Amino acid sequence: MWKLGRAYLTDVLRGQLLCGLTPVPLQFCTRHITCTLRHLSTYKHGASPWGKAVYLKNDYLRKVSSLINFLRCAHLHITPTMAKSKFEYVKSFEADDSCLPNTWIVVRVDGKNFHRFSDSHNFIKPNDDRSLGLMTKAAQSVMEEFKGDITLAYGQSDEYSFVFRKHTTTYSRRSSKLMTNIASLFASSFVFYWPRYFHSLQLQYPPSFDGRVIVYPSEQNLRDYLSWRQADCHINNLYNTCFWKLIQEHDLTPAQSQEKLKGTLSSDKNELLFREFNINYNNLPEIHRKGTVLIMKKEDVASERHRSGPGSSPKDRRKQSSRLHILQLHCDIIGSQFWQEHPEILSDTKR
Ligand code: DGT
Ligand code: MG
Ligand code: MG
Repeated sequence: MWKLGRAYLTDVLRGQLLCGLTPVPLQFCTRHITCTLRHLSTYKHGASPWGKAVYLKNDYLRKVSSLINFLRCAHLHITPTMAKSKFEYVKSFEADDSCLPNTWIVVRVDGKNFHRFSDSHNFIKPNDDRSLGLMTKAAQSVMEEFKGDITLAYGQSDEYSFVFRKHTTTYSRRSSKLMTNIASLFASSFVFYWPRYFHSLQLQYPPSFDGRVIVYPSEQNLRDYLSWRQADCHINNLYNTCFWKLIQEHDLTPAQSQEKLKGTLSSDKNELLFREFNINYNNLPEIHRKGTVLIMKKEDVASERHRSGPGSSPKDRRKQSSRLHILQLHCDIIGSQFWQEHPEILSDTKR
């Protein structure tokens, strides 16, 4: 690879020398650099130290490329005489938004103005299981699409977070590609599967989801992020359960209900539910209290016939017995137990 890089470098230097005389070698030279950089980008975040060394050594090419782009931008009237058009330089204005290497990439999608959306579609308050089911179905579509690369998804209310494995190379870790593909697939799946969950209730208007990308450098940071989302689920659910019980069963107005809950602690709300509605908060459905966790698990799908059947090679048998499937849980992810039971989530092997 380094030899290949050197060969290109020679071309580049030759091109540089000639570029003052005629635009043709400059075109030629740029084309080679672009091509080389494309090769090298695959080594940029490669796991092997050798691959990284090659990339670093060829950093010079990157600088030359920037110089040429600069010259083009400075309107030196470089005439395109070869394959690419003179307009191609505009591509260099695109920001390099690749995520930091060696970090966990999290993409979170969240429904746009779901306060209005839930009202328009008469969602059951405070939790509508049709909506939660549909959100999870959309999240499963995303996990299927990025099979083996998303190790965990966590959802509650109108949001879902997707955790990529630490060394993912999907879309060269480009933030905008990851975010937009996930947000759009999530939204289209939400609409596609709508009738399966809401039956004859028609969609009133097309829903949309925003997306963001966050990178976490340590296991603790990643776990704290997920703990934050699960704590948010718990806090909102406890509040909303009290808020709607006071309205639905004690005929309070929303303003009165809000006033009654103002300044209350978690223990006060638990007490209120128990005293006034005979509800033990801990007995409410886990999906509402803890949200939904989706993880990829290896499924043993090989039948006895497949395992020992005539003509099945050991490779076939391995293939048949390692199919991935998505496991749905509604458990605590703040404590250590979950992470001890599923160490593969944080380990980086492609699954
Ligand atoms: P945004 O995200 O800034 O565009 O605005 P919203 O309105 O989506 O705000 P957000 O995401 O903080 O809150 C989610 C809203 O969605 C919240 O008003 C409650 C509603 N929602 C989500 N799931 C359910 C549900 O199962 N039942 C009901 N009734 N409402 C839900
Ligand atoms: Mg929202
Ligand atoms: Mg939300």
